[in-house]
Amino acid sequence: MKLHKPILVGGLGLSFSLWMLDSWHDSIVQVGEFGLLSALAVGGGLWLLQKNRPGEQLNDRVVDRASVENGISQTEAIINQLAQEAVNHPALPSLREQLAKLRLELDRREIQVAVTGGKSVGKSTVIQILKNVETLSTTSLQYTETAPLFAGLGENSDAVILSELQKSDFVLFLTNGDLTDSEFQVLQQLKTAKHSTLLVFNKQDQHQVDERATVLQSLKQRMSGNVVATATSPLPVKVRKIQADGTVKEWMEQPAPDIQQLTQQLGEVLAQQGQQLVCNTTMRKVLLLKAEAKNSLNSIRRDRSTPIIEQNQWIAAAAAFANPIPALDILATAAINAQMVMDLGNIYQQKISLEQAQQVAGTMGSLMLKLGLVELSTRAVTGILKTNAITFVAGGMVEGVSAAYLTRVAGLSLIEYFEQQEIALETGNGLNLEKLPQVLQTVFQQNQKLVVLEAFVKQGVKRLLPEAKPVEVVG
Ligand SMILES: Nc1nc2c(ncn2[C@@H]2O[C@H](COP(=O)(O)OP(=O)(O)OP(=O)(O)O)[C@@H](O)[C@H]2O)c(=O)[nH]1
Ligand SMILES: [Mg+2]
Repeated sequence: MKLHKPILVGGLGLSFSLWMLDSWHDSIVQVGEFGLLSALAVGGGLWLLQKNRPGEQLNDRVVDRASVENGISQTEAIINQLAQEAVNHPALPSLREQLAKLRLELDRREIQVAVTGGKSVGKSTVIQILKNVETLSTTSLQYTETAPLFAGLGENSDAVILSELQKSDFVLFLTNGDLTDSEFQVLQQLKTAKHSTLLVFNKQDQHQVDERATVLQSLKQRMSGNVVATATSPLPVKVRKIQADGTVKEWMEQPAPDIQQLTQQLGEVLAQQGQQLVCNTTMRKVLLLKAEAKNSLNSIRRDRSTPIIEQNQWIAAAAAFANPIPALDILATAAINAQMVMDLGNIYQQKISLEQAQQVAGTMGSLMLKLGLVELSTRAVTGILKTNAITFVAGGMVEGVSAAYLTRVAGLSLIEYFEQQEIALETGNGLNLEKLPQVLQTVFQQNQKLVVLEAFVKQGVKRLLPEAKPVEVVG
């Protein structure tokens, strides 16, 4: 189905200009906004510019067992759909294995407590002590210490640490004094992601008594009271005693760790919310897996959509090139036909009748005009062709390349729309054309970067003009 050859073979002899465009383009790519990446993206279908859609997050609703189970079945449905559309998809075994694990997770008994905070705040010490507290050891608790926050790069970056915290049920966040900005930000992120967190003000002994109270007060204000104070490994203190005979005896004494507030608070939380915490964590994992499955599914669907869009874009280009009609509205209509809407809809498992497809195509065409996209891209294409390299623009070239470009934007927008539409379908909404203008505009903007456009124009010119054929000299 893919068109391999330039579909129009004329005799316009513009290969010199093409060569110019080629060498001129190389230098543009080097300095361009995205550099080589964008050029690759154009060649490879532009998907590189599209980030994976972030999955859903826990919201304010209470997560109960039923909603987790519901999430698991939704995820299973997506994985099954993936298996149906790509039997041997490499992600399938891992997705299925993870899904099976999640089913068991809901009945998990032990609670995962993560201990995090900056460097040397006392994470290891607190774990060591908590492990020996009898009242807590009746519940089965598992402690993990994260790498120190605010200190690492790459594997130990804050982002990685935060994503690892997703897997734990409860977070102890340690600090040694009033919160720094970065500490506060991480705490905010944990709050946004609905993590159950307790702030632990450790190393009390390093502060004067009145200062301790002030810091604690300030922390409580910022954390709406959710703070405990500890001294997990206080420094030895000098003890002085005046003996009966009047002499003074001095010695060093090791104070016992002070973790009473912490163990009490932790014990209460676990007793009251243990099951709820497991539910929340499992739901978070379900949503992550769901997003992963969805991304795999979307990515194979995009791969299947690419040849359809490309075929349509070069057909539109050929038509407009051969028969250049300057009217913008005709260009807009040429760019998007009902068949492409149906073909792409088919890939996205959306049953679209011919009538609906015609309606979508019509809406897109008039939107492209209304939003000024046709004019914008025609002008941009003209500019690139004229001012930069090609001294002689073949008749119809602007129209041809513009039609191809608009078709591409239309196709990419449809894909984006169908992806969003499917999320809408899950929630029970039908075909909803109101979303179309916004999607169209976003996708157009993504593709309007100069470097992307230039690479595309170059590709279009190559398609529409014959390659230079070597002249055989007989003699
Ligand atoms: N004065 C005082 N020192 C403490 C307290 N808790 C821990 N320390 C000391 O702080 C230092 C660091 O403690 P760790 O428990 O290793 O801290 P950490 O957060 O695990 O350190 P990293 O893993 O290296 O980031 C050690 O020397 C501890 O003895 C405390 O309450 N008071
Ligand atoms: Mg440590």
